[in-house]
Amino acid sequence: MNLKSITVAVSLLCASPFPAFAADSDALKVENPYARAVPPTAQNSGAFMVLRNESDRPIKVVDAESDVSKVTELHTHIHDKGVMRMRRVESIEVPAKGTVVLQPGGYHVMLIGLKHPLKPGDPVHIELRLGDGSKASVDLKARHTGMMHMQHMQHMEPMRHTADKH
Ligand SMILES: [Cu+2]
Repeated sequence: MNLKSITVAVSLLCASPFPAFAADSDALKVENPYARAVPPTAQNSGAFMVLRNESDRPIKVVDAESDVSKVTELHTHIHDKGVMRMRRVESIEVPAKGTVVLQPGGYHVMLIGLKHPLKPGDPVHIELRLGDGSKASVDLKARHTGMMHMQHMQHMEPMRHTADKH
């Protein structure tokens, strides 16, 4: 094989229409992220975003961390006897070539025990830990969402957090 044919072979590999994503974090795109601005008395808030998976394999978000809250969890809402309640989930799966929307009333990143009040425009940094161990960094801002009833919802189970989690 001469040098020219090696060059051709390499460029054919690179021209593949299906780019291989080395890590989940390369394939997961985060769009329109924001956190809910809350009154100064509020202990908790939530963050929302669109997760887009550009790979041809499912990607799981398995944990989240934030700089604004003592504890950060992945949550969803469930209907329980006509009442909407929040519940922690083990993971949020984004289907291959698909999207999952984190939004008020559905999946969200729960910010528990705010270190300071979240005013509109305040920056929030969130790290999403993905199934393969890679991390997706998300920088977003707090804003009014018009969905204030989340504060009044109850959690299904008592918080079970170990001190070494974060
Ligand atoms: Cu929640």
